[in-house]
Amino acid sequence: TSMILCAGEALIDMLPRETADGAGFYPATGGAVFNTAIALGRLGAPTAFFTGLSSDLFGQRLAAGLAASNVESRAAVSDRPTTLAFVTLTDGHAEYAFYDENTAGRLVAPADLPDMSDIQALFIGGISLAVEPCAATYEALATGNAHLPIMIDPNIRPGFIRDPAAFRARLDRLLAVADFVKLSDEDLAWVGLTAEDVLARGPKVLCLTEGAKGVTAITAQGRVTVPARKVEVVDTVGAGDTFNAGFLAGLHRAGALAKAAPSDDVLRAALELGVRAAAITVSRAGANPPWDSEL
Ligand code: KDG
Repeated sequence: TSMILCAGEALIDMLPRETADGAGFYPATGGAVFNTAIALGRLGAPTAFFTGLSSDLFGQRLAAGLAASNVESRAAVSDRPTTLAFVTLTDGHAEYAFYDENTAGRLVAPADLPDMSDIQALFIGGISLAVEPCAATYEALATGNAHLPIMIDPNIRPGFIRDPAAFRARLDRLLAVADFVKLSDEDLAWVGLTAEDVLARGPKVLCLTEGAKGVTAITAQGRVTVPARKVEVVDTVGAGDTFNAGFLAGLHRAGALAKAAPSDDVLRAALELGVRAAAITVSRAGANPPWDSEL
């Protein structure tokens, strides 16, 4: 079978929990691209995952999560620690503080990149694109496989980006090889581009997410909008990542995971699957809550 390869950070989200001293957190699996891989596996798409994975207890927990969701790990395993993301929530909206110096994910190198012979599409994104040396590794993966359909979600965390000019330049180079890109309205404002500017750099489809308003697929031909599901939001952690998985799984189910722009009907069905999957994630705590419904 040919697989969809998701490549990027696998980390531990330290989610807030009420404690007497007000300093409580509990660990849950996370990392934007890890979350997308997990949801893709749950949606039944043939999925492989590449990252720099720690052999520590958190790394073992992340590996177990992949296996439980039918995702094949092609991780480069090392004994460096797992990256931690401390999450604070304000009205369900998440902010992240990263502990990622010298972690297994941060230090992943081009020599660690996996076999690509059976890969049919590539998804990259997340904080791994914003810091060295892992960012250069993921860029090499994308530019070296530009013949594949590629989706990118930069998942911009402004406080995390040390060198905004270098990051924008990298984003330009990645957009030049990407066919699908997902940006939130906040991401688009940060990069300072219009939707038309983004498409002019190369991608055929921009999925623009606008929180509770929903998501619009923008192509050279026009726009397709699907509203968000009305659900009780527990936390938004992992919402966009799960959307990406639903979108890719929708294209895959339609046989439309290709470098050409899909038809509006295929786009609408893929957006709908993304929105339904994201609704499950936001209505429960953590980025990878259990799913009890078939999608
Ligand atoms: O699991 C939620 C992730 O989105 C977050 O923990 C890390 O921002 C992040 C990223 O890009 O991996």
